[in-house]
Amino acid sequence: MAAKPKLYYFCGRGRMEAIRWLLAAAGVEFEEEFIETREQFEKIQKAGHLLFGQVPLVEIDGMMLTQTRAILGYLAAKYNLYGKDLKERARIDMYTDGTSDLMLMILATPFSSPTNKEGSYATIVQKAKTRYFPAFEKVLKDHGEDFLVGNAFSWADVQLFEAILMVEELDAGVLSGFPQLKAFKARVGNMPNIKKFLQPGSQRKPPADDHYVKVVRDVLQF
Ligand code: HAG
Repeated sequence: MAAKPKLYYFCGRGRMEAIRWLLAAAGVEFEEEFIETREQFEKIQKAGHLLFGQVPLVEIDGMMLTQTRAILGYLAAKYNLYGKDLKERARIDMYTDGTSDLMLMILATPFSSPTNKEGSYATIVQKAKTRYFPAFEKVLKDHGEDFLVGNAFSWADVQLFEAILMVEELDAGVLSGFPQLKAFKARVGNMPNIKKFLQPGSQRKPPADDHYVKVVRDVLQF
């Protein structure tokens, strides 16, 4: 039996959370090594596992993979969540680049100046309501299927679901003007693997707090 994928990252969402979501949606169990000290980080670096000196790092199928998008693409293809042909794959790439852009704004905010946090979050919610969610609302309406691409669950659906939850943490009523997205969220949220990951005690991480930010800053020395 193949070894479980092993994730090396901080004990928080950051760039690794999308990878946790994709593995969970695929029903794949994974292990985690939480990086909590500079020494740990340097040990992994000195072992030559961090191509560009950065994490996330995922150990899978005998490889030590870095670069979030490369990892996600490998997992999506490996677990049949990357469409049935090149055109579907291109759509999935387009949609996941969009949800990644939105989520990265949220991930970066805890590291921005304290005076500006509330303003940043308000701007992100505004961007979600005027740029990203209207786009996905139209895709779902025009496509007329249960999922974003073809008629099969894909990486694009996992990441849109994750992005919706993250924006709802900032504004609980954000979907009030998006009926298609509301129905999509209910459908995906009812899928067994997703439901399991949403349960307390899963490997899903909470929003960034001051402790997480301090650990990341101390480890990465910035
Ligand atoms: C990827 C890191 C350093 N393109 C890469 O995987 O997509 C970028 C990876 C990356 O930036 N990793 C960061 O290792 C940690 S992750 N940096 C070391 O020398 O570049 C990042 C997000 O919440 C996480 O904490 C980190 C800081 C975020 C700061 C945003 C302004």
